[in-house]
Amino acid sequence: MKTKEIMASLQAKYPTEKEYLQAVQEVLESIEEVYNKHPEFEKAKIVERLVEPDRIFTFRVTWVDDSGEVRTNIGYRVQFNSAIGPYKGGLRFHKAVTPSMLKFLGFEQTFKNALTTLPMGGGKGGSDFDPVGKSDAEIMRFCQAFMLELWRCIGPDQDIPAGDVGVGGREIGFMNGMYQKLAQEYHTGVLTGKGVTWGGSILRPEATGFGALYFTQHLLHRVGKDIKGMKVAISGFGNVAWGASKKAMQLGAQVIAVSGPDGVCHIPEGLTPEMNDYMLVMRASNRNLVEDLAVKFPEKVRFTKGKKAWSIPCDIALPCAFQNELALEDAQELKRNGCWCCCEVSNMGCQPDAIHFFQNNGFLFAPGKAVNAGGVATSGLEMTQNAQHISWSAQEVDEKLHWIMENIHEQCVKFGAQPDGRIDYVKGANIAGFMKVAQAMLEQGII
Ligand code: 2IT
Repeated sequence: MKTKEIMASLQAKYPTEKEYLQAVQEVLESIEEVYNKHPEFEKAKIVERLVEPDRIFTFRVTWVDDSGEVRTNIGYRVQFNSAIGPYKGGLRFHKAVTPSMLKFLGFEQTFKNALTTLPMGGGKGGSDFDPVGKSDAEIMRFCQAFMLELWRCIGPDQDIPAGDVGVGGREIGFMNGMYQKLAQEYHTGVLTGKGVTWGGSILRPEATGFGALYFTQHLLHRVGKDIKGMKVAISGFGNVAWGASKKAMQLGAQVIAVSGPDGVCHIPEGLTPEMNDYMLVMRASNRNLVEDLAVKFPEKVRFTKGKKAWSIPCDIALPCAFQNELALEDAQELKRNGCWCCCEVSNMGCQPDAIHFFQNNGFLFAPGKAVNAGGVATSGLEMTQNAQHISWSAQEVDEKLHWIMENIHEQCVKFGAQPDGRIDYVKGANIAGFMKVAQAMLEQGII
């Protein structure tokens, strides 16, 4: 397998699909050497098969807004790979959603899910519906209209969606209600991220952020450091940022910056639990403005318009917002300001040249598919609880999440160890995830 040749053919086939091509390039580059030691992979054309999604559903979603106007959006479900289990992955509602974005996310999800140790294939879906400025009633009508089509594509043993950007517990609730009506199926297992009274797992809302901090702790402990007392900068103020800052605070770190599309909030004395919980109110308002934090806590929080979290001096940077949110200039600014560690929590949050900069400048860096896998892993734990018709305690779920993140860290160390003793976490995560999926595909024949 030659990365260059495969990329050239994908570029010719999908010339506009930037995010998808970027995600594939990163993985192929990391696995090329290992892959070429396995002629049986080459013979079965594993890579050529793995880069294409199994199938993509595309559908029209029409709904009526509060003023009575008829609106039409496009909905998608990308079922990427089912070699190790049913398709599993979130739904993203964002105005910029395209097939390219969902293909990149589905591709990443396939390897991430393999890393979790649980039997889940990769999928992703969503819509170009923009939740910003929408009322609760509009959100409900959109979710119902979306499920009116999506329900044909999914099932508790086939494809199990969850939340992602723009989709949280509220949206999962509206979609689950509609699914049950349409499918006449009252098993609670077709979506994850449900409310705890109707089949949701305790700690699922926290899990992505908590898992990311458990991973960060392992990364630091390996080099004799600890997060206690560190200054942490976080981008975003959604579910993932909320969980990450909650656990960072519990572990004794100081969260000194959170950001949004409008700018950054600097919190010199550190975020408090009260401020952190206010993020949930800000998110549910659909205003999408981080400035609201400074309006609510004017004495403690300073808002700067148009700036990113990476402009605030910190030890550890945690991108928790969107793909490609951290550019080379941001990585350089972080270094100038004394930062030495970046754990990518968002999917593909760092641009490729920013990652190279981190790696060439002695940063500890770990990629999203390892760092954020605690979210989907806890979705997997939710599926197990649903299948058994039981619910576990917070302690039970947290222990399992801890174990899974430790295991993912160990897989990265095993497959990412460099001759100089450093760990290349990008390589480690990609190779570990790939080997599992490739082996599973190989053993199941040419299908
Ligand atoms: O990117 C992700 O891993 C998610 N949005 C969570 C997916 C899931 O199925 O819980």
